[in-house]
This record gives sequence, C-alpha cells and structure tokens, in this order.
Amino acid sequence: MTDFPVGTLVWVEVGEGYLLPGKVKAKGKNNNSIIEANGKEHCIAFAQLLQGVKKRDAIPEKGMEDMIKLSQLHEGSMLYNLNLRYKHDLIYTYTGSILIAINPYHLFDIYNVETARAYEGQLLGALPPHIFAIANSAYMHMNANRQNQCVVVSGESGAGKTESTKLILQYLAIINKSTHNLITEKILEATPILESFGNAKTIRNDNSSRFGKYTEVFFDKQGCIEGAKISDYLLEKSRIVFHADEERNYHVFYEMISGLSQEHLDKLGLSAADKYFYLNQGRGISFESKNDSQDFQRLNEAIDFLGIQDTEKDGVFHLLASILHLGNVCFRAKSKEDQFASFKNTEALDVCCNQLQITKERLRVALTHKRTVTRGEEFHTPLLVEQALDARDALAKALYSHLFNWLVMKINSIVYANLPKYSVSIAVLDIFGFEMFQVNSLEQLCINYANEQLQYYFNEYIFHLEQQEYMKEKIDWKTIEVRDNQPCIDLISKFPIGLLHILDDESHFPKSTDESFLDKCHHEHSQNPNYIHPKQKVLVFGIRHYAGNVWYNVEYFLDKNRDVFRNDFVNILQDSKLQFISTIFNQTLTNQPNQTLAGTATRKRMPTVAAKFTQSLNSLIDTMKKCHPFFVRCIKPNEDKSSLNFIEKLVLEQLRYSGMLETIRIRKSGYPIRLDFDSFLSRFHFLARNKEKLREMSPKVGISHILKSVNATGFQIGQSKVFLRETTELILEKTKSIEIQAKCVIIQKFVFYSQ
Ligand code: AD9
Ligand code: MG
Repeated sequence: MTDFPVGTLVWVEVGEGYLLPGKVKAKGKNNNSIIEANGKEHCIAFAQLLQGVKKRDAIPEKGMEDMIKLSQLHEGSMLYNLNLRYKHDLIYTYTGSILIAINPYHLFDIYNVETARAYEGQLLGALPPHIFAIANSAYMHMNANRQNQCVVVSGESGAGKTESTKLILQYLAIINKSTHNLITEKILEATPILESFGNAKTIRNDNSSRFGKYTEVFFDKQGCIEGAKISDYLLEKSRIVFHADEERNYHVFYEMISGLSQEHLDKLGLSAADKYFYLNQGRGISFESKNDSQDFQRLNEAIDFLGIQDTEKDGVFHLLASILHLGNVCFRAKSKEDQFASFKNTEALDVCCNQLQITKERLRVALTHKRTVTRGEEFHTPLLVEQALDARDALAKALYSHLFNWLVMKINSIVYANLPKYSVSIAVLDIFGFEMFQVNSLEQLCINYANEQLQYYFNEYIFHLEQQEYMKEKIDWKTIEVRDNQPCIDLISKFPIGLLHILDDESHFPKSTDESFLDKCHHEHSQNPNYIHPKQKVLVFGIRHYAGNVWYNVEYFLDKNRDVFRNDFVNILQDSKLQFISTIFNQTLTNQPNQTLAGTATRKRMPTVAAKFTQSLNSLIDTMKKCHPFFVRCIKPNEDKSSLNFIEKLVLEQLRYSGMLETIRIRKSGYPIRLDFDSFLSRFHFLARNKEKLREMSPKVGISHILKSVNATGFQIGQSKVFLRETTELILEKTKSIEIQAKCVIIQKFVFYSQ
C-alpha cells in the first residue's frame, strides 16, 4: 500500500528539474502509480513514489496572492502558482512584501486614476498585488516615519523594469498632495527625454534602457512632491558606433530624422537614416512597435515643457548630426608603400566640422595623427587606417556621452533646484540585470558586480525581515545561514587586489597589456574559490557569481578602462564657435573627480571607467542603506515578446538568479511553515494523544500537546502562529495518514465481522 490513493494531489518530479503538480490517476501493477502531470500520464514506481513524490495541498483556482501563504514552498509550487495567476491575467504576486511582476506584453486597464486612488492609504496585502500597492506602501511608510524609501526594480532585459518604474512615478504623481503640479509634470516629462537619448532597440527589447537610473523623488512635510534627482550609470557608449543585426542606435537619431522639418534637416545636412553608417548596421531603420516621427514630437514637447532653451536644443541637434556625419568619414591607406591613413573623401568630414563649428584642418590632423608632447615640443605621428577609425569612433562616443551627461545635469538643474534639507524621498532604481553572454567584457563585469552588490543588499534586508518576524512572535531562533556573496564582491573590488583594483593599477602603467593584467589576476586569485582559472591558455578568467558562472574575455579591458579621450580632441571642441559645444566640453572636464579606485586623492590622473563606476555604485549603495527598501522582481515570461505566453523554464531561471528561491531557502533554514493556531488545530487535532482533553486546553497548550504526542522536534510556538520545519510538517502528515489508514482497517474489520 502507498500513502497516495487514487485522486491524491501530488508534487512529482518527471525530469523537468523541479516538482510538477500532478494527481494520482490509477494504481498500476506492483504498486506502481499512474500520475497525471503536465498533461501527460507518468508511471511512477513504488520506490520512487515514496522518495520523490509529495502530497500536494490544493491552492485556489486563481493561485495565492502571497506565495508565503503557500503551505508548500518550493520551485515547483512557486512556478505553478505564478503560472496559474498569469493564466488569469494576474501579473502581480507577492512573496511577503516583495512584488513579482511578470511582463504581460499586453496593456491591461489596471493603471488608471481610479485604480491608483483605490490603493491610496491601503496596507500592503489589503488589495490584490499591484505595482501601485508597492508605491503606496513606500509613500505611507515615508510619511509615517519621515524616512527615505527606495524601490529596487530588477530583472533581465525586457522584463519590465522601466515600465514598472514609470508606473511607480505615475502613481506618486497621482496621489501626492501637491496642489501645484508643474514640478511633478516636469519630472514625468523627463522620462521620454531620457528614453529617447538612453534607450535603443535591441534583440531582447524594442525599448531597451542602455543605462542604469536611480530616480529620487523628494517630498515636503505635507507629502507633496518638491522635486527629483536623477543619477545615471554606465551608459552603453559602444552603441554609438556599433549595433548588432536587428538592433539600432539610440532612438533619438531615428526620431530626429523622421520628425524634423525638411528645412531643419537641410540645415543639419541630414538625409534618410539608412545613409548613415552609425544607423544602418542593424539592417532595420524602423520597426512596427515604434512611431519615430510621433515620438519625436513627444520629445520636442517634453524638451520645451522642461524649459530647455532653443539655443541649447539647436546645439543638441547639431551635435547629433555631427556624430552621424563623423560616422560616414572613411579612411584608406595612402598607397601600397605608405599604409598610413588618408581620407577617402572629405565631404562628411566637412559637414561634421560645420555642424560642430570647429576648424576643419585641426580635426583632419587629429583624426589621422597622434599628438605627443615631449619636453614641450609637439609631435604628430601618423596613424594606420584601423587606428584612424578608432580615433573617429572614440570622438563620436565622447560627443554623445558628453551630451548625455549634460542632459542629465540639465534635467536635474530643472527638477532638483534648491530643495530644502528636510525633504524625504522615494527613490526608484531601474538598473541592468545580471548579464551572461557568449563573450563578456568589462561592461558585463561592471554590471554583474553591481548585481552582486544589490543581491547582498537584498539578502541583508530579507534576512533582517526574517529576524523581525521571529522577534515579533517571540520565538527562540538561531542565526540563519545565508549564502554570503561577500567573498565574490571582495574578489572583484576589495582593496588592494580585487580584480577591478588590479585593472585600475595596470591601466596606469603605459607598458601593461591585457595579458599582463590577466597574469596578475591569475597570480593573485587562482586559489580563490570564486575565481575560475581557465584550463587552456586563453585570454579569459571566470567568476562564480551568485547567479551563475561567467567567463570574461579580457581583450580590450585596459583600453576600455582607460577610456582615453585625447586632449587634442578636447581642445578642438573647447574652441568650437558653437557655444553649446564649447560649454559642454569645458563643463564636464571641470566635473571630473580626481580619484582612484581606492578612493584616495592622488596625483592628477583621469579616473578610469572601473574607478568611476565603483565610486558611483558605492555611493548608491550607501544611499540605499539609509532607505527602507521595497523590491520589485520583474520576470520575462518568454523570449519572443509574445503576450501572455508563460515558458516555465525561462521563468524558473529568473526566479533562481533573482534570489527568489534563495529567499525561500532562507525561510526553509528557519521555520518555513507558518500556520496560525486555528489552521494547525483543524489540520492536526486528530493526532492528540488525549483528544477529550484537547478541547479544554488553550490553543497554545493544545498545539504543544499535539506536537508532543508525535514526538515532534523542529518547531516553535509563537504568539499567534506555529512555526514548523518542513520535516516536522512531513512527520505530522505521515503520522496522520498512518492513523487514518489504521482507522480504516478497524472500520473495515468491524463492517466485515458485523455482516
Ligand atoms: V531593459 O533591461 O531596459 O532592456 P526593461 O526595462 O526591464 O528592459 P521594459 O520596461 O522596457 O523592460 O519592458 C519591455 C516591454 O515590455 C515594454 O516596452 C512593454 O511593451 C512591455 N511591458 C513591460 N511591462 C509591462 C506592463 N506592466 N504592462 C504591459 C509591459 N506591457
Ligand atoms: Mg529598461
């Protein structure tokens, strides 16, 4: 006899790597069971049945709103619950106070003003899970405690981070108590501007943010919005000069060409987008889900609404046009004998110089020569074709990144002016998720390092929550072991031998190479359990991240980290007759911090990419540590952007590395089963040794009596709940089923003998 009669609901492993919901359909030969799961019938041998099959509690038709309330918590039950809800168009689910948001790729009418108002003032959990509920909780928490709040929105590309962020801001704009809404509207209008300049079509997302963003919204004592501040992280500069097949450059280029009048385009010397090398590498200039011309009108309106001056707006268009012309500048070798670069044609270069209002001759020389100064004397060494192309691309990238920096500063100067000190804030972090490509470079190392830091922050907080619950219920507990990713963070960033420090040091030695950098990494970290030394002699090292192992190819690491923008280019641009250009190149130079990765001011050195990124990340984490956090985990349900299509394997992968299952693990090493007194008594009263007396006992004493009756260990009785380990629950269930069977036998015997 097995414990699972026909009709029993079970969890069963049938080769998916997680438990599937099933039902015992029939009994086969030799005590085998036929179990229906995943739309198929599986014959499960008796031994396997005892080992790998668990009894399943039924859950409501539309799933549980809060997964913590699932009596059985594991990968399979989470997936099943999320899938059930998703099938009913319910894209939001809680795990405690963490919101899981599954991208529907379909706009539901659940974000209107009425819905926002409905959530206003409600405690988390009082209404169905919703992104508005998280925003509302943050707002209530901020007002009640006068404490800064932050919402960390995470997930992979296309999961819905930016849309969630916008919805949070939209909610705050609706419910804040402000009567004059101008500043609130300006904050909202900043979004389409930053999306035009910082988002692009990628294979994974038609509107992919190519920079990280931390938006702080400030409120006064009455809970009215006073202003906002935007911090940006690691704009993808390489996209300016290169984009993959089916991808595009930043939206703004295509929008500008579609939306500007012919007269204005003529002024900028521009024609169709497919004529520009920087725009046409992906073979798709326009695509279905985006109307560039309409979006340009929207951008234009937003720029005007924010009060950006016409001269600045003109300057922006000249700069953008100059980048496109620059991309069409081509080189060839002077002759067979002389391989140094000369211009294939000068037309594009001339228009570029016109747009930037800089001296043609100076730019010609700078693009084809390297300038060095030795003992006060200037030398110009000619460049090879490849080197000239690199110089061209470096200039294009610098032009755009200076523009982007200026734009963020400009927006901040409008929405974050003279805020009083007593303001409190709600911040939203919309930052790139963990990345693991076939070839990973310095960008991925920085991004994954940021995710390690955020995971650490998440663990600390969740761990803290667990402790709070135990304290509230006044139960005895020991420190819970959390998988600590501090060693991985140390490997990457600890002074002085963290990988980024080694990189920073090497970047300051003129003679070092990518190989010498890698040798030093191997030398320092080969024994580090988080470091993977490749078996072959290749230019890679690996890191065991919390979300998986990633191999990093160190080719170009030093160049990328140095990110040198040659002084002669800077000087040319500073001398531009177009005031906008000369200003942004003077301005950003004076804003450069003079710091190394160690954070110590040293002799004048330009900060490297790693140094700047680490510094801004540390300061972000410091700010966030002072906030009360909320977490929104966005999940991408399928790869083809199709609406309401839930691919379990893909979702599971994201649940795994977003730390949702880690959260469960934390709960499992504590007391994951939490039953209120009534539920426990109604489920297990049957097991009391002294059933008659049970009624007279207080719930607490009664529960203790039941647990003693089955010699259970691994439980705690709190103020209102019983906390059980999974194994304890299993023992209770097994004892219950044995006793029920024994009773059945007695009844059968009784029926038999009385016949
Ligand atoms: V990336 O890392 O910036 O590449 P995100 O930001 O995570 O990515 P995004 O918010 O841009 O993804 O969402 C991608 C697309 O999914 C959007 O353009 C929408 O078409 C779709 N989406 C996301 N969230 C929702 C939603 N709540 N309702 C409807 C949504 N559609
Ligand atoms: Mg985004």
